[in-house]
Amino acid sequence: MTKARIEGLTSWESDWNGLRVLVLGMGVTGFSVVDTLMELHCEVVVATPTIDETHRQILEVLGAELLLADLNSAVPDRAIEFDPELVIVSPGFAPHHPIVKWVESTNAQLWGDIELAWRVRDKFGSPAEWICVTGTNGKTTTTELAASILRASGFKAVATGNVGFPILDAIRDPYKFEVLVVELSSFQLHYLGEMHPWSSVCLNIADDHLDWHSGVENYRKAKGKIYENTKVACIYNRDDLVTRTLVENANVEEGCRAIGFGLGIPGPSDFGIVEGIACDRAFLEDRANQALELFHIEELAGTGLDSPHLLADCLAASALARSFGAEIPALAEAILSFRPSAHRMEVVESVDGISWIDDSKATNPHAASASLSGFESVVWIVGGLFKGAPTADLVAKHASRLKAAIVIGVERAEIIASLTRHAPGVPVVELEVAQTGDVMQSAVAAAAEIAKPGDVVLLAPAAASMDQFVDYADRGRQFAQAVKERIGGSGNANQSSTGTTPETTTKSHRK
Ligand code: UMA
Repeated sequence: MTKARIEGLTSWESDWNGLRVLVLGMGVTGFSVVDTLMELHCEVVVATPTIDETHRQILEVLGAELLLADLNSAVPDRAIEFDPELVIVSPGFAPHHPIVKWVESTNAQLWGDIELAWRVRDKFGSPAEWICVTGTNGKTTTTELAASILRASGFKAVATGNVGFPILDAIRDPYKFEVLVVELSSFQLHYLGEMHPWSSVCLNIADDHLDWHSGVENYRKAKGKIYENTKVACIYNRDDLVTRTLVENANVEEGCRAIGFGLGIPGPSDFGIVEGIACDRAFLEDRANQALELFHIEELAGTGLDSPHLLADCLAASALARSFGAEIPALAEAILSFRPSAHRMEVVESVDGISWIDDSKATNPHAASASLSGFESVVWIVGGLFKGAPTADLVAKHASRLKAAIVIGVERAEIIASLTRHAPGVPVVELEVAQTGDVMQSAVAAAAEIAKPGDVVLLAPAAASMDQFVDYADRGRQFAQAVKERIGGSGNANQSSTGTTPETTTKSHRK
């Protein structure tokens, strides 16, 4: 009975009244979920180990019940007694989390926020189309680029989802968007049942979040869900054939096309580059013989988009936007005026021939590899939570460009072993794990001792940040602040330690 009722909840207008829903987690997602469910007149209990004061007060006003509990040990009695018909889980909860396992042993249905959003997307009548973006790296840039191009073409478009603007907020926005460009993480895809995107892309696949997914197969399977039921265009990376295989294995709607993007010359139905010009050879009548010019690559200089991986993101975003009818002059204008968000290859300072670059968003080895590829001589700040991803290939590939490695973070055995084995001549400075709080000041001080004119000091940690920072943005901010404090005043990034530098508690060893 419960199952049948819940399967029938496919519209904002369905009968949600009194449905018993347990919401797991009270971060960005959990809050948007509770707010939506209360609007739908559900009976809601929120289980979370932590909550901030503002959210606590709002829950009270909304009339949702708060169950503060450590969800890692026993399932709280109140959750069992509540006997939920539906559970909506925040994306951070892994499938093997004890409370998720408990839900699976009950009659309750288990959804993520994206599933709920798909079902209630008709709040204002005719729903917005969804253009969906996933991949190991480049998701946020591509999502924001595609949304910018669509807006420049006159569509009411917004970037939403894993970018940080929850999709349930986009759906309930009275502005009534016509098209949502939805960034989807592998976590969100895992908890998704069914959706029918207008177009979809998996930008690339490399090892990431392997502990959350319990292995690479599950991670790929989750990513592949992006293409299911796509209506107009499945966009894949011609330089990453796994993405093409995911398209080939997907069940799509009749008439949906496979469209490739890559930095080479485009075939018919592809986006690519011909003699320094980005081209669309997919959305035109005579694609067998012609291509449409989008923009000149040299025009990207100074936009922050002029590295190979970001250029690939531009092509993917162009393909998504063109699939929805974006016009070429507007597309070029949007790309050339776009600036990547903070903590993505951001030049913090460039003083005395040394550039200090914040790529804190490089939270896995694949992203750090793209980042390192752009430089010849790098003092590399690396480390954090590697989430089960191996680092040997990354270090082996870039050993020749490493001047030194400064290791931060808690999980360091993996990266130290990779550096020892694959970059034996590269000096390694290990910061003490206990340095949470001033870790970036120490890392910057250590880098300043080593870097010489012509070098780049690159924060591209190849790892998540939550062991020593709130998130990657906090890590990037602390790096930028430490760089500015150190360089500000003296104007010399290469100065030696002064009294203002925190106590150096580093272990330095040449491998
Ligand atoms: N919680 C637990 N146990 C867990 C996991 C979570 O108790 O095992 C609780 C915690 O109290 C936590 C709360 O749940 O505060 C929040 O849940 P969450 O970790 O799912 O995070 P949200 O605040 O809801 O943010 C999520 C995304 N975070 C994750 O997937 C980890 C945000 O992506 C996203 O912007 C937001 O939803 C809106 O969609 C961030 C991210 O790091 C940027 N994403 C990963 C990535 O991009 O690689 C997947």
